[in-house]
Amino acid sequence: LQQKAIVIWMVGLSGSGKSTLARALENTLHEMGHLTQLLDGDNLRTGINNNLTFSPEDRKENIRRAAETARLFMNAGVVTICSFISPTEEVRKMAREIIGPAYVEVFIDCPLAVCEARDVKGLYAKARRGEIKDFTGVNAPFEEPKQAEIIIDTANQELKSSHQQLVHQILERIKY
Ligand code: GGZ
Repeated sequence: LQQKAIVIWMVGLSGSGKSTLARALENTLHEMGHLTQLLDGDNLRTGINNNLTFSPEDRKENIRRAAETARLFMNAGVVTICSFISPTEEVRKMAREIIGPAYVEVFIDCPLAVCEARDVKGLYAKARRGEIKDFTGVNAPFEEPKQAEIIIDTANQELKSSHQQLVHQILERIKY
């Protein structure tokens, strides 16, 4: 199947729905016959990035290695989906520069209050109790993306429509 090998860079707070949407997007593209690779905190921070913390410097290094890895997959013709908080303009600019014109930023837009109310993993509560330092949105910064190519609102619509919207926008960008 012909495809443009773009890098889909998903940005958003913990609990915004980033990873869920990234996985669903990968499944849908895969079922359509596209060659895909998903890179996220789960598979990078337990592997090549297992020496990194959540300090600002280590987050930057996390994103640098993720972007370089994504570039290798992209150069092999793979549609690469990256799901990282990517909390600052600085780290997103770096990823955009490493990847080049094939970089497509997707802001998974969900207010902190909503992510915190969901608190699927109980991480926000832990952070509020002081048990996690440098937790994004609580005691570490999250700068909202201003240049995202795609914005998906996960606070005011069902997951299913977020997914459909994302798939539609991505298919427009990977077809010849
Ligand atoms: C933010 C943290 C932290 C801290 C652990 N701050 O919702 P999750 O649990 O499953 O996904 C989050 C993940 C974020 O890793 P990233 O590699 O995406 O972050 S970054 O782009 O900023 O480098 C969260 C978990 O790791 N987690 N501690 N202090 N998220």
